[in-house]
Amino acid sequence: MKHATTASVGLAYLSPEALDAYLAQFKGRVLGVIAFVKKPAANQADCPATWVDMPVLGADSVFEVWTSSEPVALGNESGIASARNGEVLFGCLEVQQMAGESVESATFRAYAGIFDRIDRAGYSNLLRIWNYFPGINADESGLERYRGFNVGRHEAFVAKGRAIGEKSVPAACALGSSDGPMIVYFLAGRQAGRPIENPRQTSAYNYPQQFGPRSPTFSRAMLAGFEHKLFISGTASIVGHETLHAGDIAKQTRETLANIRALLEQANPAAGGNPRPLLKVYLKHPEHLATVRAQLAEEFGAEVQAIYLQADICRTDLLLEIEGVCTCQAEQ
Ligand code: 3EB
Repeated sequence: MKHATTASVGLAYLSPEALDAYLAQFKGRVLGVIAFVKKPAANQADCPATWVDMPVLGADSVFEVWTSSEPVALGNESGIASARNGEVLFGCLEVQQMAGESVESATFRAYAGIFDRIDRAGYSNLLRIWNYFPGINADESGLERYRGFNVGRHEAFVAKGRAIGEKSVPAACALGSSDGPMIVYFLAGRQAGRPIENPRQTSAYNYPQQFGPRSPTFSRAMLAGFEHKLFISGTASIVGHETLHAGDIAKQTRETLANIRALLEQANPAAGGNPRPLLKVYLKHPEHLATVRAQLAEEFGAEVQAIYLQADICRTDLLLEIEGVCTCQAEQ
């Protein structure tokens, strides 16, 4: 699936001390900046930027910075700040739940707006999307907020002509932040990527109704054409559709890593060797940091690059979730 392409994307997780020099180095080529921090400084970035109220473990704050190999064009329309190169459009938005509005309705508005925006711009293939909102496990009018989110998201996919299934769902994650509005950011492609499912897991869009009235619309990973970038969705200790190892952080971590291994193998069976994913780890309990960090070092080597955040996970019996980005070898 080689195709001629000139533009690609890069990702770094940076400390506040390293941020300014990095942004200067990539001047004109920054797609977006997301701060994970209790309280942000004023936004001076001349690019799409947002912040998520989510504690970082082992540091005060982390900046997630998406860059482009080519100069970007900036935009700001209908509440979506964007930057794009010839291949991808990065966008971010804050979704305010209006008084009396359900999370389902706010999510529908957000996703309908995203689909309208990317369709108009000609980047109609949602590749990867991040969702953060407070009270993810809280009840709202008799339905868990994550489940309401899933209903609104599903309805927007349908309303905007996206079939639910293996061809048109992005890689994703959905986590509970401490406070603030819902924050959504995404990468959308001019060309479709290759969605990847995990043979160990039921596809999320086929989850049974016990997990909510509408299934989550995401793929386990997305392999983008440009540079064979692999976006690994939030991955947890789920086999089939069931959570395994409730209450046991070491076993949940081992199962999660087995799922990530399975995805790396699906994406690139030939590599067999040593992909080096850049990882973002969400822990429900900060006291699990040392255990998980040690297991990641064992799995991927001591020099593994990972950041750790404290978040609520969308199933209350899950203690962690891990996402990743890596560059796979070109297929021969
Ligand atoms: C799971 O596998 C765990 O709702 O977008 C992982 C990645 C999870 C994305 C989402 C949820 C989502 O079902 C939770």
